Amino acid sequence: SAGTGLLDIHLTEDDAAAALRADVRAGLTAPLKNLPPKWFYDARGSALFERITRLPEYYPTRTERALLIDSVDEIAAATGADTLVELGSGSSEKTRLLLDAFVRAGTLRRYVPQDVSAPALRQAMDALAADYPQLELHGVVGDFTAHLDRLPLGQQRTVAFLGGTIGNLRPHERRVFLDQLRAVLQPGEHLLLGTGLVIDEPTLVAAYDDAAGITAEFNRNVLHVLNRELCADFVVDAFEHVALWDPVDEWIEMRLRATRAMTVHVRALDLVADFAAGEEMRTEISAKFHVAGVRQMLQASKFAPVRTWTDPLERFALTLAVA
Ligand code: AVJ
Repeated sequence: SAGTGLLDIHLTEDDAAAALRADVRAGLTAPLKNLPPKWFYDARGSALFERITRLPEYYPTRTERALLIDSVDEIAAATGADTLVELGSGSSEKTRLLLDAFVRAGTLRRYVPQDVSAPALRQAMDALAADYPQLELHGVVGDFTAHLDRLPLGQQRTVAFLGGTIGNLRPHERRVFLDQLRAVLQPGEHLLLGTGLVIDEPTLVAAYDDAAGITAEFNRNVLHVLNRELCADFVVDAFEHVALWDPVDEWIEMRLRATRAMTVHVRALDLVADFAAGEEMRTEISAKFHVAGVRQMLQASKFAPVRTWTDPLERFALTLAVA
C-alpha cells in the first residue's frame, strides 16, 4: 500500500543498525552480560509478543484493556484531547478503545503513533486509516527515550504510554524519560501511563515463564536477531529461558542461561564472547510498582496525578496525570 498519513522518520535503519552494534558490543563485553529488550521486536519477536498477550498466564494486556474500557470516556472528557500520542504503539490494538472514546467525545483530530519499527507503524496506520477516515494520522518512527523533543505539537495532547513498558527502564532512566516528556508538554496536556503492580511472586513469574514456552521463544529470539543482523553464531537452543522476581528492585528479570560453555563469534563486530556453562545474560527487566509509587514518580517529574484506575485484583494500574 502507498500508505495513508504522514510518517516522520527520526530513526533510520542505519541509526538502528548502529545502535544495535553499540548495544551488543557493550552488552557482550560487560562483566555481567546483558542485551536491551528493544531488540526482541523484529517481525518474529513482535508476532511472539502478540501471542504472549493472549496467554492465560500473561494478565497485563487483558487487565489493562479492561481498565481502558472502564475509563476511556472519563479520560476523553477529562483531557479534551485533540491529539492522541501513543509511545511504543506496536500494533495499536488497545488504541482503538481510546480512539473510539475520544471520537465519541468529539474533540480528537489527530493520532500520533510512535514506534521503533517503521513497517509495524505503516501497517498499523493503514489499518487505522480505513476505520477512522476523519482522523489525521501522523506516525513517528523513533525511540521513546531519545526523540521526545521531536513529537509534533498539538492544541491539547494526551500521551499514552501503555502496557507497562515504562517498567523496562531502570529507576534513573524512568526519571530522565519522565522529565524529558514533561519538558516537551505544555501545562494542561496529559499523560496516560500503564504500570504493572507488585503482586504475589508465583503469578508474576508465571506471566514471564508460561507453560507453552512462548515467552522462552520470545526471549531466545534476540539471539536469532543477533545471528541475522550481526552475523553471529549463537546456538540458540543451547540457551535456556530464565524468569525471576527480584524482590529488592521489585522487577522481573529475564535472562538467557548458557547450558554449556560456548564461544560465540559476532562477525560484524569482530567480537568473540565466551560463555561459561551456566552463565546468565540479562535480556529484560520489567519493573512492577505500587499505586502510591507511581504517583510519587510522576510528581517527582512535575506531573500532577488526576486519577488512577486499578483492577479488583490490583494487578495493573492506569494513571492519568496532567502536566
Ligand atoms: C511489552 C515491555 C510491557 O514487560 O511485560 C512480555 C514485554 N516480556 N513478556 C512486559 C514482555 C516478556 C512486556 N512489555
